[in-house]
Amino acid sequence: MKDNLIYKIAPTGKALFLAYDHGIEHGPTDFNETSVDPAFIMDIAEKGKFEAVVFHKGVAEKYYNGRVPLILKLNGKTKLREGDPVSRAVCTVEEALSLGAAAVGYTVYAGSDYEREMFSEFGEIVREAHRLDVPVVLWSYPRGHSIKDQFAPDVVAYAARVGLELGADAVKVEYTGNPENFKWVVKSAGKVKVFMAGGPKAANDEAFLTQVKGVIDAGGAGLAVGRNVWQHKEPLKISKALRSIVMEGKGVKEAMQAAGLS
Ligand code: FBP
Repeated sequence: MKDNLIYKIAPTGKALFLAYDHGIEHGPTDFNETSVDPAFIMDIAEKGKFEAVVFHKGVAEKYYNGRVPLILKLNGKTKLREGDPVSRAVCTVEEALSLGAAAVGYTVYAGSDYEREMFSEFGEIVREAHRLDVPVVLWSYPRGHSIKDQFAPDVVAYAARVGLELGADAVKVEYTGNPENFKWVVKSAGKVKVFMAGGPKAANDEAFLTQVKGVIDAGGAGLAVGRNVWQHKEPLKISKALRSIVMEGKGVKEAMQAAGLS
């Protein structure tokens, strides 16, 4: 039996990962004059005490400074192509390690016409990563014309379970909207740690932090968040509030006060 390797980067079993793979997934449209610079994200990751920062290999090569553990995202795709999504590896586990990665990440779009290609490639990546004792984080996003509602609790629970079945150490999924049905998502993943994807910048801090609290109350391990931090006007304050909830188990109001957000 193999231990869950995610404890190498999340020793307490809880974690906050700062995601910044949007430049390829969405294009620069997500960025402003400040956040377009990967050095700004590296700085937030360090000062905000994130357990890891998520980069693609090109950004890692030119901007990763080693001050925060790195999750190297191995596959990616743009939004420019229509149709069912497919994302293939552009970097190997060995390359990731040579860039200083402590873990690797990979997206699988279960339900897509190209599911089997991604399953098969992910299988090879898990094999190689686990041979080298490297934790693997799966971005598990059911997508494509067969998926009617990617946020439906049974669909998200299925996505979490795919992580367990395919050998991931942690799985990143969408939030289902409330802690009651997210509990089943967490349960479905078994020993695989479940992280919430941040999503587009929320209208207000309280709404976003309430979702995060829901994830923790449901037994989730934390979140891999991008836009809700680096599009925030005070990224370090929202990071602090997130830490209070995820790492210290505080409530939303208390976390906002401690971070100077209320
Ligand atoms: P956000 O917190 O900004 O949503 O980032 C999480 C993330 O999974 C990124 O790692 C990824 O680039 C993006 O969301 C994918 O977004 P989409 O839902 O459009 O595929």
